[in-house]
Amino acid sequence: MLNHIAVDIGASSGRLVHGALIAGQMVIRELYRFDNRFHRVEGHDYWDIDHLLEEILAGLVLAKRGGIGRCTLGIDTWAVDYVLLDRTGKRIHEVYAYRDSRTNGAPDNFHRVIPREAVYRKTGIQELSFNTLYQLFVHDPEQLKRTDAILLVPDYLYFRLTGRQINELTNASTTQLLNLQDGEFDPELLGILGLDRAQFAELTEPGIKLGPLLPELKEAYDLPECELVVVPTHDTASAVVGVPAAGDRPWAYLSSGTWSLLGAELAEPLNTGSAMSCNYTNERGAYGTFRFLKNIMGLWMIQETRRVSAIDCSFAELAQWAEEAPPFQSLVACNHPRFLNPADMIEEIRSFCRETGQPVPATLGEVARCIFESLALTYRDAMEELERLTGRTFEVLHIVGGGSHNGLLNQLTADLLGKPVCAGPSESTAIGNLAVQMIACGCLYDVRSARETIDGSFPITRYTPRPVENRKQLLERWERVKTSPVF
Ligand code: ADP
Ligand code: LRH
Repeated sequence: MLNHIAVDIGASSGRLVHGALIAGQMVIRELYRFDNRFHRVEGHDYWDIDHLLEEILAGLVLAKRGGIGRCTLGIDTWAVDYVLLDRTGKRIHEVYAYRDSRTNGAPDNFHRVIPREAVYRKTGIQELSFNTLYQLFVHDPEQLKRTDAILLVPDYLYFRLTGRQINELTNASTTQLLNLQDGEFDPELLGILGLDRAQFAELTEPGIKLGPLLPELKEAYDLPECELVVVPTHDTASAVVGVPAAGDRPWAYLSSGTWSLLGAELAEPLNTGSAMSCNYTNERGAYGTFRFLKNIMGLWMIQETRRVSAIDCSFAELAQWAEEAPPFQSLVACNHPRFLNPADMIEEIRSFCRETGQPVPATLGEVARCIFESLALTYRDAMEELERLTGRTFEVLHIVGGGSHNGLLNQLTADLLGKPVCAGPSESTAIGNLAVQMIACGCLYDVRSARETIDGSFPITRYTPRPVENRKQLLERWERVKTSPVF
């Protein structure tokens, strides 16, 4: 039996997960978990990247103590954030967190130089103010000039562990700098940023072996013998590999964590004008695929509600209190930029309801219910767009990630989409990461057989759509909320 370890770090938590194939089943075990969040320093939001590295090493030490002497290792994290390195491999600046407000208004300024349509035609990437392209556009040009290598966060973690620099492809596509024609960094976009191709590393497809841990690290920390495998380092790309889709039923996915990423796996990109106006993106997937999907504000809204609330509670409790609150009282336009990084999420939601003439949610359960119902309605819109844009009908929605634990949200989603929902596994990102390691080692044949194995290895909960009371009136109300003039 071969041992594999996935390092999976999302915006809210990180974990090391051990995986192995035993009698044709994928068996996983969480070795270590730690919290993750960005920190405000002098008005800016930053990740503590050295802390993340320390946590990875702490997890590997535990793995060795637990008897794992040899393994492969793959790393995925959230997308878009980058590390600037000088010639000696030292960081030039701390790592900005993508929710930092410095990119507010950056897209409009960038598109005075080159129209958004031209950039979408080149890259197929949705406009999000925090894409690496816009972040680099507002970055101190003096620092960019001194930069020898630009790595995204997981590329940097691979570098610190192996000494090798790569730009992994699935994550690199989220920079909005890759041209769909040749899959390379686009010279015109680099030129506008004042950057040179040589400041990036080699674009590397997931699925290859990168090499062992640096010997000095191994000795200093007493780590297992690790061979690093390049996995889809964008967490969402690993999550899509981890979708338990068996058979030929057309399926869509919702990767539900800090963000809700709803979309489909395509063989070719779809960078049409209508895809652009719906803000659908074409991120690269593993094994030559495209992730045609849309970012929806997601469970960040509930994470922040929990963080600022005076009541100490778990996500399960919040979901339970939402279940007990009266249905469809107030709704919020989740994708409004005001919810991207407000100081107080609960107050922001209440203000939105007040400004749009809706009842103001009072209790935590009412706030949570408002979030879950608004998310489910946004999923419904996104699924309609997805089917219209692709010309396909999807027979099932797979919900994976931590959000798949939320039974209320799963059922609301099935009801509003009018489609069956399969929920789970909640650790699809780590599972997808592990599956790519297993394929690279020849233990699994390909992604299709990996998904069949995943389907047979983890419990999946099925939700059948139920009729929604006063559906027509609800959808009319929702339309009014989305088009209300608010700040
Ligand atoms: P990320 O990888 O983006 O950090 P995860 O995939 O770990 O996110 O998902 C975290 C989210 O999962 C939480 O914000 C929470 O809303 C949800 N979640 C986790 N466990 C539960 C639970 N028991 N009940 C309801 N929701 C849950
Ligand atoms: C989810 C995610 C998402 C990106 C965002 C920055 O964790 O990677 O796919 O858009 O974070």
